[in-house]
Amino acid sequence: MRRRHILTRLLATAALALPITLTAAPATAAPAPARDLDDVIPAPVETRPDDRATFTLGPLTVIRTAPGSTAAWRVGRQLADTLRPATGYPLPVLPVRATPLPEIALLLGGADPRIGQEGYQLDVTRHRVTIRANTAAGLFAGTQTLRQLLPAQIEASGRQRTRWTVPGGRIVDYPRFAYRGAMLDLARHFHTVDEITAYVDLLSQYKINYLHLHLTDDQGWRIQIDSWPRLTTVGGGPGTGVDGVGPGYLTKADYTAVVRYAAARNITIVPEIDMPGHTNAAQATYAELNCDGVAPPPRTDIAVGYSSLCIHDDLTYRFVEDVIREVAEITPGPYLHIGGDEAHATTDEDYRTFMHRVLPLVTKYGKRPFGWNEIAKVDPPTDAVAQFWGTATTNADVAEAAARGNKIVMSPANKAYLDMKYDPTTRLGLSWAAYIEVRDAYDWNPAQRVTGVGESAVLGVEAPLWSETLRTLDDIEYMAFPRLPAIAELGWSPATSHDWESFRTRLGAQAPRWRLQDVDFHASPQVPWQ
Ligand code: TNX
Repeated sequence: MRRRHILTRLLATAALALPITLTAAPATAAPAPARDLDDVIPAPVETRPDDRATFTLGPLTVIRTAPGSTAAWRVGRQLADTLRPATGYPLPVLPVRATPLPEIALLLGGADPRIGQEGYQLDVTRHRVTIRANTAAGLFAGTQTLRQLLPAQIEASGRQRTRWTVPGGRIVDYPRFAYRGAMLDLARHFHTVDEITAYVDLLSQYKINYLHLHLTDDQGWRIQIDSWPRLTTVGGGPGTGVDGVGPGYLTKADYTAVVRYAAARNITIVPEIDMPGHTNAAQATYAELNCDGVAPPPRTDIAVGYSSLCIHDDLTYRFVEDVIREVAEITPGPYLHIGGDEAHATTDEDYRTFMHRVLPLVTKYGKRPFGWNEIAKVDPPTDAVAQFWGTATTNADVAEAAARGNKIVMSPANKAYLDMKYDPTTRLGLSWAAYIEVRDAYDWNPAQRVTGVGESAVLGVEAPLWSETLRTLDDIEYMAFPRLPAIAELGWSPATSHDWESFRTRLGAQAPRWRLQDVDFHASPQVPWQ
């Protein structure tokens, strides 16, 4: 439907612009084209533009929300907070049934039945923008689309003189996959609450709904655990992190602040405590966590695979249970990630023993276990989620787990890893899996990546950002943009909409927004930046 419409539009535009020249100017040189309903990332499922129905946001516009719904009213307030600085309009948020004023209405129910729990229907007429959804999450997703349909200047922090038009028509939109994730590594270099929430702001614009926090690793322990207090004061203290320059940790109050901030943007936090390897920070802090009772020196290099908890010591499981219990207590989301990757210092048999004791602990504290794809080797219970991070297109353990009913999150390192360099000249990042330019990050299908792991086995996608080489928010932004929106589109948009030419054009149109938001993005030569 969308394709046919684009064609009709092109013909109409061409007819108006007679005489027609068929040699199009290079996209980079062209003036910014008029926005239409398709200029959105992730690409919406269905758009039905109506060229005569442009809505103009003005000084009298109100935001009207479903009466009786605090959740809808909250989304309305967030929308007002987003739209006020650049417009300078008051945009009152009114939980009422009707007003005679031009309005943006956020309503619950009454939409196309396909939208489900996270989707929305957005209707733009001359007098009103209506977003309908079944949940606050759906309304929030709709407001993020609306934001992209407004002129880029909407992202400016000071008042702008612009006509705030929204192209007319209808969008019906809902996600392909339930899990659309990003991961941030706080262990190699700590990132503060302000940096994490700034990243959450960016993620939520692209309908990402999970943020996985890699909280512990060889170089640092970043989450307060009351029963083992030195984990953070020592294991996350001065001198920790890669090169000893990434110290810091989240107190439980900090973590809860992140959880709440993210939840208000439809993002659920997935905490990861990596084990039985990647544990040097804990073992350097508490000597009793080592089989020989001797604490190894702290490590600030980027080697992997040398540490292991002591598999045949009950104290190990007391430690693990304390940590899982305390992290589960402060985590409202359904998942608790126990890592399990690169346990090269643990034998296969010990790895199995360890996981068979630890997986039930996650369940005991009410969470669903999540692990890197190595956990597929131990026949985990079928509610466990395995995160594929390989570079190959076959993995027998993962395929078998999928066949048994385990869900798989796709993070192939040579496609989805945001810490890989774009090309050999990229100042930041690593390159062990691949150089990943924007097109590489975009051109793959999560349900056709690994043999035996099809659409129904795929819970979704995640873009991990390991931070061996990243220190600042600018560093994070530079690696995530523009590849994060590519992964977000793979997670949300239907496979049938996949189209590199369309994507790179829409991506290029995001640049003015990123400049106004101060997002330090990689200006890839593959994209026609506006
Ligand atoms: C491999 S991917 C790791 C991490 C590193 C990353 C760097 C995975 C599950 N483990 O420990 O940080 O490579 O790209």
